[in-house]
Amino acid sequence: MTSRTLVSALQAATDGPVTVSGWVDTVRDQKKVQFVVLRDESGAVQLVHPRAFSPEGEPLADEVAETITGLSLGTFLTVTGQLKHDERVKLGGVEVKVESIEVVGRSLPEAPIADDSSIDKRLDWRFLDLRVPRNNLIFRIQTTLEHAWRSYWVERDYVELHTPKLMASASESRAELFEVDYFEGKAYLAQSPQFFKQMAQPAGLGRIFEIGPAFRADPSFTSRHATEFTSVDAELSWIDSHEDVARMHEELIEAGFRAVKEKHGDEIAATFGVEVTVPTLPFPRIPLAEAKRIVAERGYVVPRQDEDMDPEGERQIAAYVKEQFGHEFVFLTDYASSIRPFYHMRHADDPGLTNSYDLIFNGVEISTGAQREHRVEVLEQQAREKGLDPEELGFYLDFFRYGVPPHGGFGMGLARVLMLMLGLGSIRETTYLFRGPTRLLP
Ligand code: AMO
Repeated sequence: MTSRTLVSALQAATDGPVTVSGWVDTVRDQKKVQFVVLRDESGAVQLVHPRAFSPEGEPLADEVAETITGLSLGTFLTVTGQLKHDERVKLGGVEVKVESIEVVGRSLPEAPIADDSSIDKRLDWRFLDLRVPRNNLIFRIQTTLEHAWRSYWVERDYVELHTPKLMASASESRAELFEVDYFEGKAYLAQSPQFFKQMAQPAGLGRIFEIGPAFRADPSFTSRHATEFTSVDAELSWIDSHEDVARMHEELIEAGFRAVKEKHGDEIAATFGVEVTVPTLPFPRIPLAEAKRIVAERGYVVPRQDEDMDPEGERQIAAYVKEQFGHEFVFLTDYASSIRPFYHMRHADDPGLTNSYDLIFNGVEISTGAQREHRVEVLEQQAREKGLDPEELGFYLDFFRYGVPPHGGFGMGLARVLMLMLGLGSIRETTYLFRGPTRLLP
């Protein structure tokens, strides 16, 4: 390992010899003195090199000066020199007087993207785009968020699973299904870990979670849809209804947001201009039918009353909840069974409704949760009603034939949570490498 000091540690370090490594952010090649701003994953520091002159005032041949003159932006360097604290230096109040420079990875001179490049161009050159501190920060925040969520679950004895992404059947619906050649036959990419997280309940694991990829052959080009996304899933046994799932879900969100605010709150405010609000518990809950009435009273009629909220409806109900309860989250509950998958449990007294919810954050759906139907005859019947073939679902239905406790869970899109938390316009910004109908590279 190159022994180097992270730029963020320089302020606290004492003056004297130091080695830093990173890439060239800017060069100011002046007659008497040269300045380089070097950036690493932790910050930026000014390097300074006063040129040497003969007694007659002629510049002397100087290897360091020549190297600096030849530097292209983006080049990776290791620099050894003398650290000096000087409050006149705007960048962090320290600078490094260069003694030697090693060019480790030279960059081509013309950068293919600039600050004002389109998101599509930026994604073509994502590795350069991610060098921008704002974009780098997004994935530090993601790490903190996921870590807090894992901790929440691990502390409560949840088991972490990694379910297969190659399947013999659809996992959510026949629509938006990727089919792949699989030796002599066909396989499908998992749209959700749904069946396998449910399987963990008759398997006796009790409470499980998974953070993993999910695939949807969704041809749309919206700001919130990808063909591959990271799904955050949980499933737990012995619930009375979806309300028990929602309670865990809101605690989980609260723990994650608290951790992000503590670690990155100031940086997020400075970089994205938004305050991270740690949500209060409980989150508001509104049955879907009532939410549609509220939205209509505000002057917006959801186009198809027999369907889910449309994006404008979601924005309207979020605005209402913000005004009424000062809250950024809302659970919309009791969806009609006609618009929910076959595996959702229906109300005992009204089979037209399901024990389910969608979680809306700042006006966008981030998650679906539900109690599952665990009585195999009912489940089989509901599958048939939805036009599914119980034969093809045989392996799944078998899970329920040897005893299973009441259970439920949710699935949540990681990139959507980050996009809305940071006030960004698209999940393309909050996905490390976005995948969409016209994007498979890099
Ligand atoms: P659902 O299909 O609603 O539910 O998906 C759950 C959450 O996953 C995210 N999501 C997506 N994110 C990006 N691009 C997409 N194409 C995309 N599709 C979905 C959303 C969504 O709210 N099995 C159920 C969950 C459960 O009941 O446990 C399911 O997959 O944030």
